[in-house]
Amino acid sequence: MTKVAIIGSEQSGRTALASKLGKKGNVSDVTMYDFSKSGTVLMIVDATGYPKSIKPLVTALNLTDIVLLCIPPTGLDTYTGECIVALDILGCRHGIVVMTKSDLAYQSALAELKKRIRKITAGTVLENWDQIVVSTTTFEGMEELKTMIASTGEKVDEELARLNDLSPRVVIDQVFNVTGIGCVVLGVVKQGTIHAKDKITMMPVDKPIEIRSIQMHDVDVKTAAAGARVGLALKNIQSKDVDRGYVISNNETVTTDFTLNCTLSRFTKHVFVGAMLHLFAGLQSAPVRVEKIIANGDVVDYAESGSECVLTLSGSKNIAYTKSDRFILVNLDEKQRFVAYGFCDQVP
Ligand SMILES: Nc1nc2c(ncn2[C@@H]2O[C@H](COP(=O)(O)OP(=O)(O)OP(=O)(O)O)[C@@H](O)[C@H]2O)c(=O)[nH]1
Ligand SMILES: [Mg+2]
Repeated sequence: MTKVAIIGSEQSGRTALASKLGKKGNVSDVTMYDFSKSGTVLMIVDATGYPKSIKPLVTALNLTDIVLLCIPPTGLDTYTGECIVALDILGCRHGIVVMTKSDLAYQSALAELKKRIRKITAGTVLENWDQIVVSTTTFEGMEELKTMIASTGEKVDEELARLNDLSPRVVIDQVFNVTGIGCVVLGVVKQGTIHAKDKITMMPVDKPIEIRSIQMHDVDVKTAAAGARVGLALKNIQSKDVDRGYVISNNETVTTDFTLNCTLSRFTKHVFVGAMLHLFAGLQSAPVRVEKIIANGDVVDYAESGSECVLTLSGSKNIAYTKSDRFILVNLDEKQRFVAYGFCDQVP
């Protein structure tokens, strides 16, 4: 199964594109579209609630492996810029720049726009992404785009297969109660393989649970491997005790405070002691305060944009994570909201 996020600024043609790639399913601050035909299975996530909120953007990018960044003929704006910073900070490696609404653009203008995008994305994770020109009105480029998604999907599948033997982790994005069944969650197996009847733990609440049954695209299955989009019926927990972002895993650390080895974006303002930021770990988020900054071994009052530093952060909400998790810091009050990424394990 190939999981695709569709992101971009307002009116960039995201929803039109999503609706041409799949059938509309679940709607929240992200909208899911599904496609399944002759062995090809796609899950498409439209980050509907972005740019108003950045949560849907982070959610869509965390649930998927391939990104379609939509840029309309009107060109790049502040939010396109923010999406590029977000992709870079989240380290999204697989993606395609989709130049939408091509029926409304002149060839020469598109050629200019292509060059401009290359220039702006130089030195970012998007540097080597393919560019494609599409229209959902004339269908220009649509078949080619599907082929590109399929071939990128094959690369992603090879990468995911290498994660099958790790300890299982399922990130939950939706929870509901089904009469007669109980707590049902939807999520993505980020690593490892899960089996029906597995006894495992709901984190960060540290509740022992059992996976009663597993469904993939509404079909009962016995196991699900890394990369799978799953629906799980759970035993020993109620839906009201589960939230988006919770992780089913036996190997999590849970804390409210963090010391992160951070890299600040070049496109953010400096970070100062006392600043209130928002921390994301997967789909979990929590407000945190910057308590201490160490740069080049010295305790400092602020860290410059583009620099590396060790940030000590305090919060009040439990977050479940493992050593390899990439934390994201955002400042909801800034125009370009993505501030930094950081890891716990590299702290000296
Ligand atoms: N001519 C033309 N119009 C398009 C195309 N794709 C989208 N549109 C139109 O552009 C407008 C925005 O498209 P959407 O798909 O809603 O874009 P969006 O990014 O989801 O927009 P918001 O979610 O409202 O920010 C709509 O009026 C669409 O009908 C296209 O390929 N060609
Ligand atoms: Mg939309």
